Amino acid sequence: MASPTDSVVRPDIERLAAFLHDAETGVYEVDKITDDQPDLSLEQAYAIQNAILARKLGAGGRLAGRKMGLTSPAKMQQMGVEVPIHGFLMAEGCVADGGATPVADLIHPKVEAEIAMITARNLKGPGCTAAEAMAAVGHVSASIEVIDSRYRNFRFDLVSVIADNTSAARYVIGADAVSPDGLDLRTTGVVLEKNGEVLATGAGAAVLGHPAASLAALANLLADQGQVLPAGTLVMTGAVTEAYAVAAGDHVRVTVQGVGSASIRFI
Ligand code: OOG
Ligand code: MG
Repeated sequence: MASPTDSVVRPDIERLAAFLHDAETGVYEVDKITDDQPDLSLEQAYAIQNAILARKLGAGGRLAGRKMGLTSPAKMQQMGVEVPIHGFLMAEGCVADGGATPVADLIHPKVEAEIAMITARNLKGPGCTAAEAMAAVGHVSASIEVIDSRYRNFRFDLVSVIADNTSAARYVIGADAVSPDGLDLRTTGVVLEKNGEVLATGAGAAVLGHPAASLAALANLLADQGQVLPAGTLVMTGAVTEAYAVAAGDHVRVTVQGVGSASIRFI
C-alpha cells in the first residue's frame, strides 16, 4: 500500500534540505518550498528540518537547544500561521549577552523578545502538561531571538517554515539565569527596546497562556518523533510580541521582569 511519504522520497528530503541550507550559508533568499511541492506533509517538513540538522552536525556544528515558534497571538497574526512549531538551536548561532553580530551574515534579520528556560528534568510527551513542564524548569533567562527566514520577504506557510528550521539564525541568552521559584511567568512583564526606544511590551501569558505551556508543547511535539526532551536542554519558548527588523548600528535589549535582560548589537 502507498504510504503518505511515497510522493516525496528520501532524495527529495535531502534535496530540499540542501536547498534551504545552501540559502542560509550563502545568505540569499529563496522561494518557499511548497511553491514547487504543494503536497509536502508536516512529517516531511520536520524530516527536512532534521536533515538540515544532520548537515550542520556533519559539518562540525553543535546542537545547543530547542525553540518554539508561533506561540503568541502577535506572531501568529504577523506571519499568518496559527500553529505552534519547533526548531533547533546551534551553538554556532549563540551571541554572548551584550555581544555583536554582523548583519552581512544574515538575509533580512528580525528580533524577538523571548523567555528562555533550561530544563532540570527529562520531559516526555505525549500528554505533558504545563504544570509538569513548569516543575521541570531549572532556570529562566531573558532572551532575544534573531530570526532570518530563508524565504523571500519572510513569506511562508506552515510546512515551509518548519522545513526552514523555523527561521532560526542567532540568539542571545541573558547572563542572569534565575530559579523559577517565586516567579509567576504568566504575569511576568517583557519589554523589547531598540536604540533605547520601547518597540513592544507584553507578558508571559502571550505565549500559549504560559511559557511553560510552550515547553510542554515542545515535549509533546518531540514525542511525535519518538524523542524525549532531556534534562539540561535550553529552550526558547517563542516570541511574546511581533518581530522587528534590524539593521547595522541597532542595539536591542529585552528585559524580563524579575529575571533579567539580554542585549545585542548589530554591526
Ligand atoms: C517563524 C519563527 C517564529 C517565534 O518566536 O514565534 C518564532 C518566523 O516568524 O519567521 O521564532
Ligand atoms: Mg522565536
